[in-house]
Amino acid sequence: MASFDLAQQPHRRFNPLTGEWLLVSPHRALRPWQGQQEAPDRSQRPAYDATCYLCPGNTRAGGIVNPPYTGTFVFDNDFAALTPDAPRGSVELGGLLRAEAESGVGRVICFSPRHDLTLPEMSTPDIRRVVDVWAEQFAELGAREDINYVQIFENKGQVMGCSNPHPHGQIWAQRTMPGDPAKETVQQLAYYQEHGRTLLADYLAIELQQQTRVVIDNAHWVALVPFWAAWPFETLVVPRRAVQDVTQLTDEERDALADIIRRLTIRYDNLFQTSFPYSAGLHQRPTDGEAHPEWHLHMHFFPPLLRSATVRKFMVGYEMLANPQRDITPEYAAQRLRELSEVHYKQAPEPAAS
Ligand code: H2U
Ligand code: ZN
Repeated sequence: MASFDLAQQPHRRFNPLTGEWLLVSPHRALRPWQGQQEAPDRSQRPAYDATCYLCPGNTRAGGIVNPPYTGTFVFDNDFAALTPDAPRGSVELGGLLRAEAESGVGRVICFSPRHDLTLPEMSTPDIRRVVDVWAEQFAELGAREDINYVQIFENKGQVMGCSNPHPHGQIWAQRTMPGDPAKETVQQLAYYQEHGRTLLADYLAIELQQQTRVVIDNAHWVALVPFWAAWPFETLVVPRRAVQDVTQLTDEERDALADIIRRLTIRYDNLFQTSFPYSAGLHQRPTDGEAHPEWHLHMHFFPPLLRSATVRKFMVGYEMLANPQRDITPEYAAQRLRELSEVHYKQAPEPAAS
């Protein structure tokens, strides 16, 4: 083992949150790369767009008019994937064919009235208002008898299937536990029962000691590239205090989360000087009425870009048929993100043309 080098040799890494493995092939990152390098994207959208269904005062697809909101704005998704009134029970099809009715709620959260902003371009107090909305929504939906899991997330950028650049996220809340949070519950519970501490508290302690995968931190949060990251620049945002959901965060912890989100997403935009696409979201305890002390709230960022504003990682071939795989190591990705400035490139003075 002494000669084994995680930075050079192919190996597998274990994801303790899901119990799954990942293949890392660092030697392949040395392949010659002759792809394009795009110019920085300095395009600007208007602050208000009359054709946008999320801008204040505009009419949505169903004919409902948005209020003239000035902060955040939440509404029931007009095309929600889940509806509250779905019938209950399993559908008898026989043998290997299993189906169950599922019910739930879909909501859209506008982060800002400004059509031209994204999280990295918003102020920390304005992002803090988004954190408060997450907490309000989790409290309201989680208290419902018919909702046992609340998924809060954001799709950003066209490559992630986001339909509108107006800054917004979504909530899908449902009666059953979906796959990934269910796996994380099993894994965290087993760890908590054995050690009496949360899995992520112990993992965070290792990362803070090693410092090789930490990107940024503040008094209450740490953003790092997890040891088992599947996407090239994937990050995990973890609170230093083990809390089960956003409603338990103190005022200071909420401000600090807004600070981390702002600084991390600015680094993301600066990496390839483009509005960095990702899917991101909170993972929190199930809302089934149990306390779930094993749960340690966290936020995942899953961004697809690999080498430039247009060259992305595809989860295809081996990844579709076997398990996720990556070339650049998580340690290298963390180092790249650490080296970047926290002044958004659009706000930084343009370099003189040469
Ligand atoms: P994205 O986050 O993937 O862009 O989705 C935006 C959501 O907005 C999408 O789920 C909803 C869509 O159903 N929507 C409305 O609720 N009303 C509209 O008028 C258009 C889109
Ligand atoms: Zn808009």
